[in-house]
Amino acid sequence: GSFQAGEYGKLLKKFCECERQCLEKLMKDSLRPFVPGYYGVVMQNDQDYNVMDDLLTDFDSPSIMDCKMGIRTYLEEELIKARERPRLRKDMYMKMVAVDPAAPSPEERAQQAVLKPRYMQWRETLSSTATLGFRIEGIKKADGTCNTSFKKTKHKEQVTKALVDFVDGNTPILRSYLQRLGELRSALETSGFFRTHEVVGSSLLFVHDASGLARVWMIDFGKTVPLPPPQTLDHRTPWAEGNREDGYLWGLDNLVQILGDMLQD
Ligand code: 4IP
Ligand code: MN
Repeated sequence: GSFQAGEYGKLLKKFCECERQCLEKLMKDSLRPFVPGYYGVVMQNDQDYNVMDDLLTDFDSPSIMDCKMGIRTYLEEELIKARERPRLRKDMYMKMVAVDPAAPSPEERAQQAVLKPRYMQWRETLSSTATLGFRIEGIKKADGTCNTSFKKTKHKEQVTKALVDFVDGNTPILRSYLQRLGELRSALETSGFFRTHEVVGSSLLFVHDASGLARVWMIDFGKTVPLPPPQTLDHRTPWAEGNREDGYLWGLDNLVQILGDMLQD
């Protein structure tokens, strides 16, 4: 991927200006405990990188899960761009038919291409993004097994099954995750950064190991953009084009609910 070995305990991620700005602001926000520490930009072999904490260093054979948060996975500005200057995406058409050959419309089939918002919306409704406000992107377990085939993990039962498998029925770890998510939700509800940004395509990274250590961080801010002042978001109101709501907190509410239900049964 885009990661290269850096100094021990640090991680180099391919430079993104949007992400740099977010990480800089987040270092001074109440969300700081929930994001990787940020150390600025370095250049290596003609390529710039953002330097941040490697979140896995404190773990021994970690189990890792990436959940993409929110009801929308593309920015409103991408929607406007696609209307003004439609770009036909053959790569996205190929990714679409690989999952469901019947998905493209007759017009898309004739073009052998789709527009980006169409592809992103299709992914959202195929997965739990549209109905639950988050989706599992990938899980890597302590034993080294990797699963990224969650594209059609949509219904609450399917999501629950994947989460049960991830925590391996370990109740203390589940409780730690729930506690951490509760703290994160409180921090989000008071964060000045969160209130003033459209947060799209950002993930929660879950990490635990056999020692019982379990943490959650917010990662990936390449599509987290400031709102024009004085606009703010509550991150729970349903999205309607123009309101820029992202459903981040609504998705977190649903995720917390599902993890809580797992303690019951
Ligand atoms: C990907 O689709 C992801 O949605 C990427 O988001 C997105 O990158 C890609 O758009 C899109 O093709 P699949 O996951 O179905 O492969 P993320 O980076 O959050 O995983 P953007 O650029 O929107 O961040 P393109 O336009 O980069 O291909
Ligand atoms: Mn991601």
